[in-house]
Amino acid sequence: MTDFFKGIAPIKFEGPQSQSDFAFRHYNADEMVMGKPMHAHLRFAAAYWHSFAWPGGDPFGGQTFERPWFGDTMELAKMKADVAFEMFQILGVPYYCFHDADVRPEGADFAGNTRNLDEIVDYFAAKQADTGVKLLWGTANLFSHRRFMSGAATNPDPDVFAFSAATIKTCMDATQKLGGENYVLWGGREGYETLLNTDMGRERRQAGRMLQMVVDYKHKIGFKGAILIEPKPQEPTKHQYDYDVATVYGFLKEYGLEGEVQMNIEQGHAILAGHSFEHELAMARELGIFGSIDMNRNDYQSGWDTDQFPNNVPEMALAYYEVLRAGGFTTGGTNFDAKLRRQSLDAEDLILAHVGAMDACAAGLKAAAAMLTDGKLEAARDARYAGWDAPDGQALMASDLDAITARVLADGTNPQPKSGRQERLENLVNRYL
Ligand code: XLS
Ligand code: NI
Ligand code: NI
Repeated sequence: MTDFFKGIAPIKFEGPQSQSDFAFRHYNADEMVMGKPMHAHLRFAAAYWHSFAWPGGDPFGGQTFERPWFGDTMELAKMKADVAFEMFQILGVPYYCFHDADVRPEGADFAGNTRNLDEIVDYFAAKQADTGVKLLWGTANLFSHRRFMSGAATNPDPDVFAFSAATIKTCMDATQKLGGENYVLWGGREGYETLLNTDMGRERRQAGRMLQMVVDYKHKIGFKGAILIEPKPQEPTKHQYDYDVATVYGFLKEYGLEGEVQMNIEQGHAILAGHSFEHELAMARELGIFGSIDMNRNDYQSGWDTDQFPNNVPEMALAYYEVLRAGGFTTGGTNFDAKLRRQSLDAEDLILAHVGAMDACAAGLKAAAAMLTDGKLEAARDARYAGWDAPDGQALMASDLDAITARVLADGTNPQPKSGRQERLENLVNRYL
């Protein structure tokens, strides 16, 4: 045991009446919701990078957090792992996620990186066995080191493509060794700053080829998890190629990968793309590529990926409503890709941020489940489209313009607008919160 969390006890469910800050009011792991325990619906994961690797900087100032494990040695990387697994246990999160660069010291070269990663993977494997905490997903950080400043797969320099491909291979190996349930590719710097120096055609082809190699390697090693792409419209580059779910779907189609790759959808990225989170979730569901979520919100004024812990229950209810309508998670889960505000210095801030986020998700899930079970929203939606289920509506889909025109003339078809009843439905949603 480290003394970082100063004896904070595992967080328990105490119910809505609890007066304690260190308690769940809604997240009751084994409580059944629509026939499944809450923990199996939500599949919470903590993100290693923001909680344990991020120093608290912003564009105007550097590190604010002083963590005893900051530094680039294997000994410190192991201390960091000790503290991380303590946090997972205090919170009772069943999963965690990491990038290679979060967990191992930077080596002098690729071989050094790989040695360091292998050593920490063995350390993680023992910790997973001790605690029962599992890996939701692993990924490669192909955006922080200066070698990736012009992209990884999309780099003008083929050596960077090679370095990136080799790094992805080692991270997929690490993920498989740790029993990871998914492997994530977020675009990082796969985009551009100016067309003046960019060959967009080449860059897109390079990205497509890299993704095909990733899928091939998955099958070669028999990785059972899902390959997930995490769309984001901008930041760090001005124009990211993986803009949003619909854009990525087009890209997958182009490279014949739509049956192989699913989406990891982040709330904040959806907002940056000018969508709501539920729009992106519903789009992925309709396209058959829904996978997992990063449940961290943006500030609505900043226009930046602020990665705040989620706390807006009404929004989360609508998000989990779409997740439930997608049939829930299979390999995916709810990852808190969220960081503390840089003034939140204390160990207990880290715990309480997650406690609040988990509770808000649980409250959102319960509201979403009630909405779905009650069926009023779905009944209203069905009623709105009922004409399409009737014989006339179904016949239209198999018809053609001539036949339809003849029908419109013969029947004197003269459609009358009907209310979409938006406010009525919004009022209905509020009754479940
Ligand atoms: C950055 C992304 C990143 C991915 C993992 O905005 O959210 O954190 O989730 O590389
Ligand atoms: Ni993000
Ligand atoms: Ni993310």
